[in-house]
Amino acid sequence: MTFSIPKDFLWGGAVAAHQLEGAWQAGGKGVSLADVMTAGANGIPRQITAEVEPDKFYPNHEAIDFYHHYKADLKLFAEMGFKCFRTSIAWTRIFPLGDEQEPNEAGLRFYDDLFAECHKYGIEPVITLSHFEIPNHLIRKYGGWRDRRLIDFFVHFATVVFKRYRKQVKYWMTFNEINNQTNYKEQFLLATDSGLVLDADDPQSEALMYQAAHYELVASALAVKVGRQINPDFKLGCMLNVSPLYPATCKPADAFQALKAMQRRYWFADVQTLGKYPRHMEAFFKANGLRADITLEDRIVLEEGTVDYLGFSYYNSLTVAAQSDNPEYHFVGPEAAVANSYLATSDWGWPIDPLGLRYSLNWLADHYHKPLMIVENGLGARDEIAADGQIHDDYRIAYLRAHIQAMKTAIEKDGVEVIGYTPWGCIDLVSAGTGQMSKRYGFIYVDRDDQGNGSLARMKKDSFYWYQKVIKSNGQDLS
Ligand code: P53
Repeated sequence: MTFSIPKDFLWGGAVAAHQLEGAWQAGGKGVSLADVMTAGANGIPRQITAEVEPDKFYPNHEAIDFYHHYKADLKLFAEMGFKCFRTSIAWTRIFPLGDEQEPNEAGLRFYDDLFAECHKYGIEPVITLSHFEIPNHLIRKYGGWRDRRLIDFFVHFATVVFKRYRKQVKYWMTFNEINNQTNYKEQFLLATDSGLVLDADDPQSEALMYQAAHYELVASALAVKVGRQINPDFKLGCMLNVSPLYPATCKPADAFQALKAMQRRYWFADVQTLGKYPRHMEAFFKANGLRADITLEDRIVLEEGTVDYLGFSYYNSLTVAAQSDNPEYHFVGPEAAVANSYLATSDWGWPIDPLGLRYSLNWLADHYHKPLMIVENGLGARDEIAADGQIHDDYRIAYLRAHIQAMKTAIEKDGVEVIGYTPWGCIDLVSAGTGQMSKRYGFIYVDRDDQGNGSLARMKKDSFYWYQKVIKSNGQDLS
């Protein structure tokens, strides 16, 4: 056993197809959920329209046009020393509607070329199958994942791409941040995870969410089973957003609230790594008449389709306080969250808590006993071009340095097994939550603004050279 960052550690960066590719209609691509989401802003939610409306601005339609710039962009990633590159396959490039039998050859060819370009530089693709990109047709015709037939459509999509990229891709993840939807009162999270487009106060949202989540978990497990048959060397993972929930005080009711909130938010990982629902969720479903449709066959599939590794995003911790003396209430989202006076926040109000990453790594290792991959982490911030024409993003470097240090300590002192680290938005892209370009995460600046103006020119930030040094020293030099 070694308690240091392994030699073959997967340093890289992460993006998602819809947030950078653009070219929303190229090569016969269909309309995805991301194509019908307008731009919002900090605190102003994005709207989801039924179809594309000609007079509205949809920032993902062009994004940063990675579709036509990927060769130059990969060259820059290679220059930083990336060992891997996490992106997703846009479902609607392969199945424009989502329920077809035959895949779209032009879409498949785009990813042939993209993955070939990665391998040219020895960069391992790490691929998410479903990253907020459900075909809009599946939302409009079937109501998204509330319909069991979605399982077949998704598994068919997974099978086609597993076969096609059998030799090019080894690392896969099924659903991005599958547990975000536990915050089911937020329309955006329910829509992006499950294609459930509901009003915030829809009384059915909780029941629909748990049912949809179940179908996704079955689809994920089936995909893992199929993937393993297609190539036994595949590494198949799940993906969760991990924001550990701290109690606001040492009052027992607060500590119990935080514990319950952890259970309500992370049980997906129990299903995906251990193969069954935890008893606390079974009890909760039974008492509340939730997740009505589950078969014996589903349970067998869940047991057989457990993952090889656990991928997760980490941006921040959250803090919760007991709402009342009754610990039995359902919802564990924002109404239980309180500000944490010990933590500074980003310009977008996200707490900054590097120790929370070490906490999360420990907690996940204790519960799930799987290799862990940090597949998103980073600081969304405004960047200014200075008088010398450069971007001096020392705030971003400070955030990443502290988080990489926390990861290192977890590996070295706590014995946690971590196989990779891919900071989010390694090149500036469209924010998922707000649709803004100005919420930037990248090592590489892209000249484009929130209204879609700009030359799309790429420019290295100070953090580019810093991360290059981090990778070159295998995480030893964080200065
Ligand atoms: P943006 C909510 C909570 C945590 C992570 O987010 C989230 C979200 C959704 O906004 O999303 C992940 O762009 C997601 C990425 C996303 C990134 O975090 O809102 O996997 O697609 O861009 C950052 O700042």
